[in-house]
Amino acid sequence: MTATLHSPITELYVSAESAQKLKIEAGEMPSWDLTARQICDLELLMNGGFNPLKGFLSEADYNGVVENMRLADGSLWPMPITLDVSEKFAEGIAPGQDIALRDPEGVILAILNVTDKYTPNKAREAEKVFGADDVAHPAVNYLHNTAGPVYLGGPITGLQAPIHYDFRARRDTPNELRAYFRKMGWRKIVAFQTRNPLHRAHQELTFRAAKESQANLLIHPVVGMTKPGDVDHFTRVRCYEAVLDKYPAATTHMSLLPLAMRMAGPREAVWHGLIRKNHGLTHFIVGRDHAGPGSNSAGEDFYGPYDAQDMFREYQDEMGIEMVPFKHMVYVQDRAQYEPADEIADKNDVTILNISGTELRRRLSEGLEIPEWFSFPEVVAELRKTKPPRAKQGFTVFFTGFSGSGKSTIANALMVKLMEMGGRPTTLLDGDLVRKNLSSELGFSKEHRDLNIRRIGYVASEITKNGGIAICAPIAPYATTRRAVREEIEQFGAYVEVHVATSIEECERRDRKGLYKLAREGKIKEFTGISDPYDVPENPELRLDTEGTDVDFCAQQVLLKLESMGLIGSE
Ligand code: PPS
Repeated sequence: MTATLHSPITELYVSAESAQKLKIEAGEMPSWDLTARQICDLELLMNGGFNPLKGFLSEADYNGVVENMRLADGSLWPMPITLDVSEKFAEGIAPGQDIALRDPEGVILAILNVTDKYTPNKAREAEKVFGADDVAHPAVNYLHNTAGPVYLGGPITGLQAPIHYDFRARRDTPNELRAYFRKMGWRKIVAFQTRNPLHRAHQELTFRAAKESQANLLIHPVVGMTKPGDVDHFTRVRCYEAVLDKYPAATTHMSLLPLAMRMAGPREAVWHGLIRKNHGLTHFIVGRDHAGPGSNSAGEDFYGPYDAQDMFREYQDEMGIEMVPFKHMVYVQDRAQYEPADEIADKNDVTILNISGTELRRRLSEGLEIPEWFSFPEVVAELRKTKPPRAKQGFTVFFTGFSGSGKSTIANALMVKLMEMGGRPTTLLDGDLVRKNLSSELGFSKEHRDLNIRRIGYVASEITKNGGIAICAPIAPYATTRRAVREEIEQFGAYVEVHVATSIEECERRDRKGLYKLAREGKIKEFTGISDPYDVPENPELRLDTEGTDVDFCAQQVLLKLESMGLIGSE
């Protein structure tokens, strides 16, 4: 260990005085409103967490990173850190220009000196960085369906850090952590990266890792963005705080990392290592299936369980941070303790217990017992507060289908039935109603329809988040928009897509509002099913065939579906 082990790392911030001046100048510049992910990236760029990067990747750096995990100057860097923008914004920007980067409130956080403007090959990026161009991978999905089509690259001048109002005392920049380690006299420190609540197995594993490497321990959870569907960071941090008491205070510390994860398995492990190195860590725990994204669209894992460890091992000397491989810990009931699964010599003679993540979620969602050998009661209590059983959670029923298919009528019947049952506030966001109240200025172009559906999705996600039932009944003709709404809602509760599959011929025959006639005569343009597209839902939770059945029966089918999903019924 060198004496300069925890000496300060270079930040990209200018002095407070210069920042003040530059902010005034930046007010005149074109400005880009940063997305949540870009804010996370920017914070770690500015505070040195992404050292040696000096800004968003130029085209040459980007190509190097995508192809062989190296910047143009040869430095190791596995993850493209890019500023993706819309085509419209990019049109007005030329290399050489400075742009102001703002947070959602309009606060200018940094200035980007644009050196490069380029259109990435996203399919290539997906293949090389994430291993497959498959939108089942959350980062590939983000790349294709959320990220803008043009990247801007260039160095950053940092004016101020993004503002966080939560857990301020638990957040540290790389230099703050380095200063802490210096002050405490810690020279060997092992970091534990996590995006999940810590249960007993994790506590045991981290404690063992620290003991075995004779190092201090830093619990370093990610609180930026993790995998969609994860437990929110507020809950997790309260869980971590509960577990922290179980570690010796003199040797263990916890700090929150505002990273936006990509779930890129092996490349992500190397990236995590470099970030931890920048934060002053000397050792890093890499587990089984580190930063794994789950399974691909063929139902297979994207990466092998030890690919991340293998890649980390390959680069650890160059990175200057040592891997502590994670051992899969299981509970040996006969000895009432956790042991590494591969070190149990008498495994055929003892009872080994384990609860998978899926089983844990099931137990939480059904309000079932979670034993003390698995988790700490304080942690379970926190999780139960955030995740009440399914029958008490909010959810959204999203009807989609042609105009006149019967969506509104069935949605109304469903609402009445749910209100009769009681228990949760229920709101109907009917297509026509929304167009009167929320979207009165919108027409029926693709852009306007998408905006309309996004608005409905946003309101439904808020209702779902707050424990209510949202029933939506727009046409919603585009599959990608419906998918985006699903993702937004599934962060908070179930999304139940119901395709009201009345054929266009039947809708036209019924022509309740006389619109089809007008559409055929060309008096209404862009009419769904006649002169505008409708993407038939491929995998809706329920498909209703309305021809020859009555409304009551259709609403019953939805109720039965909700019951089978555990969303209504006994608590
Ligand atoms: S969308 O595509 O989801 O934004 O449409 P939505 O908000 O559900 O609005 C559909 C209702 O508007 C009437 N209408 C049209 N529909 C489709 N295409 C065109 N061009 C159009 N112009 C008006 C129509 O009555 C729809 O009502 P519903 O309740 O679906 O019959």
